Amino acid sequence: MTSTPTFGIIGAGMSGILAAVKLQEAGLDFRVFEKADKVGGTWRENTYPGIACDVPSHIYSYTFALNPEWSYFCSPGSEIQTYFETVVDRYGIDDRIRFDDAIVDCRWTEDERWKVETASGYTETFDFLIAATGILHHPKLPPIDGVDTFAGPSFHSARWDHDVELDGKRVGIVGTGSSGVQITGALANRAAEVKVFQRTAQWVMPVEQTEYSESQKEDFRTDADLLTETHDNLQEAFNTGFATSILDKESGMSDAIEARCREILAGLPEELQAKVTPDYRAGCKRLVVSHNWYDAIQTDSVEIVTDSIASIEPTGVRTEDGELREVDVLVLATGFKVDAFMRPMTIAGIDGVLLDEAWADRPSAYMAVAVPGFPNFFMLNGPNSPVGNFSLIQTAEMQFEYVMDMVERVRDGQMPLAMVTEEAAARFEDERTEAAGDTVWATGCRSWYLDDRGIPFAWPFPFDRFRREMAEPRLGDYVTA
Ligand code: N01
Repeated sequence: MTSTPTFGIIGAGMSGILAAVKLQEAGLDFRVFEKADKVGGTWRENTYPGIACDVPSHIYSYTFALNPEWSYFCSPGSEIQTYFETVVDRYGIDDRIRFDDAIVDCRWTEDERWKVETASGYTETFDFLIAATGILHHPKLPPIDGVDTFAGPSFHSARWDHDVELDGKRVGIVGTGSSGVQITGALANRAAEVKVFQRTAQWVMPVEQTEYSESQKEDFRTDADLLTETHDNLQEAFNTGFATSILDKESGMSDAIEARCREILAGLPEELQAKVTPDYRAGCKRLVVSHNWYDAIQTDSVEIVTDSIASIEPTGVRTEDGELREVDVLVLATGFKVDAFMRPMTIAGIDGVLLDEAWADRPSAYMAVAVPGFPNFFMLNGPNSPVGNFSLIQTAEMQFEYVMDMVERVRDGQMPLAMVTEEAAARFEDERTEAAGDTVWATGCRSWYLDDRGIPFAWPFPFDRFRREMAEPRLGDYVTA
């Protein structure tokens, strides 16, 4: 290892920016590789109408860059994108990011360093490699008959075409996850008709859209303690209360959410109520929150279509009952391939073993950060991370502290390199898999939380355990000689 370790960071989204700022502050050398032409990750790619975060903005913020300017309790996506760009500017890390050049290959070399190669042929070597590529970035297009035959504009929710006129048009939306629900809310009063093709009803938790007043923002600007307190209190309430309780199927949180949703559902016309009332536990799929879904679906322009889609045709969507609903624009809000992570790039560890081989069955990571056979390599928000309805920023901050702890141990000679043992990874995987069966995610629904075996892949333990594991790495789980 070089006397001052160097770091390659894959991705300039939320986690990659975090890693870059922290490494810069620590005076360490790093380069960030970004396939696109600007930072922001998911917030750069998802620009659909109505996009907002469903985690309160004051906790969807870095602890080192709390933001007094958030306009809403849950702010719009464009504001979040601006926030990340502002952080990059403020910390001056822009010139450490290599834009528009996707990594194609990362390889552990004989001199025990990571050699990174990009699509343009650029290569650079580093002591440590941090993958900060996120989970939800490979759009999943539905395998529906004729999906390519639609004659009008058609795009995935994460590839929104802003040149397409929507006002007064007939818009079809396939999917009612967080994206489809937000798009429906935004288009209900803009489009002439909105046909929402719903395969499974969602629990949609109604929330107020609370706007911060100028005077509240001024208070946050002038009182740093107030800003910190707001962040800390919200984080405590949200992560240890709501987000942790909802993953425990016995906690009663699901009952409380269902009860709140049912109050609203009871006020809907009977036929609509029957269509949008789920038949599984709240929280089983990722909970959708919305300030305008229930109003939107009662708008004359919106139709919830529950008949299965038979095919997509040049002029619209045909359902199994034979009816063709003609639309001018077709939006596929059909989610993401959640098992890709940093792939399709190749990552080759010790003896040239590929991550694709290590993950031949499915992706997994010890403590959600490390993989045996891949030394000095860590992931932020990688496989088995807490997802659910947690703040991914808090998760990434804790993971990064863990990474730096391990880096320091390598630097001061406590271990030759940072590599988890096969045994520890297998033990963690067994324990995680067993615990996953007790979560609300395993109570019987189809969701992107489930792996190919139908087992939830996310961190299944209380968030406090994650906090503890990240704060105190189990050194015995790492290779020592
Ligand atoms: O994707 P999803 P998303 N035929 O996978 C349907 C985050 N996020 O982009 O429920 C017909 O949740 C599918 O139906 P079903 C957040 O973590 C956050 O909405 O599987 N329908 C479902 O309705 C979220 O969970 C925010 O039966 C098909 C939908 O498409 C994650 O991103 C905003 C189909 C996919 O829902 C993903 O959300 C947006 C088919 N062949 C996203 N295939 C906020 O912070 C799929 N569907 C607010």
